[in-house]
Amino acid sequence: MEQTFLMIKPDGVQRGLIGEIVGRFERKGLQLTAAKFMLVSRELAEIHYAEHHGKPFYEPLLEFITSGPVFAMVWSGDNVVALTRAMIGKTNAIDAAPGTIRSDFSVHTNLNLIHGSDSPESATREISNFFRPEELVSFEHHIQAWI
Ligand code: RTP
Ligand code: MG
Repeated sequence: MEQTFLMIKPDGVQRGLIGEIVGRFERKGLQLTAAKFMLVSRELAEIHYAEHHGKPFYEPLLEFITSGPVFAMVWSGDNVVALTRAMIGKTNAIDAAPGTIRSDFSVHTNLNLIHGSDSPESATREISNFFRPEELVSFEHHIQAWI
């Protein structure tokens, strides 16, 4: 089954939106595979956002993501990368479709609540940056038979 890396950013944690956001993925029928409440070090932030190195928003982005706790997760399901990207919505809240997380709860591009892997290849890389293999829990998820 496909996996993705999702991370509720410091603004989502500070605003008490962990339960709301996790609940949306649970109700969708996706399967929680790993989760960790943690601080992101400068070193890990540089690895995670390496693709944005040199862009004007790079430094503020690193400062933001290291500014407070995040809730890092792995979710599994058919087409989970594309499904969760659709549920998260476009980067900028103005462009995010109503009903998406970023449209429903965010106003600014730089405080957009949650990260989601943009491809299965990115997901594999990001999961291994944040989790050790033994932290991924595989179990029989009985709801799958009904989705
Ligand atoms: P994410 O990686 O966080 O899931 O967001 P994304 O794919 O929708 O957006 P991406 O292009 O990967 O950008 C990563 C994060 O950098 C900030 N950003 N700011 N000011 C700007 O133009 C700008 N562009 C991107 C956002 O916080 C974005 O989530
Ligand atoms: Mg991205």
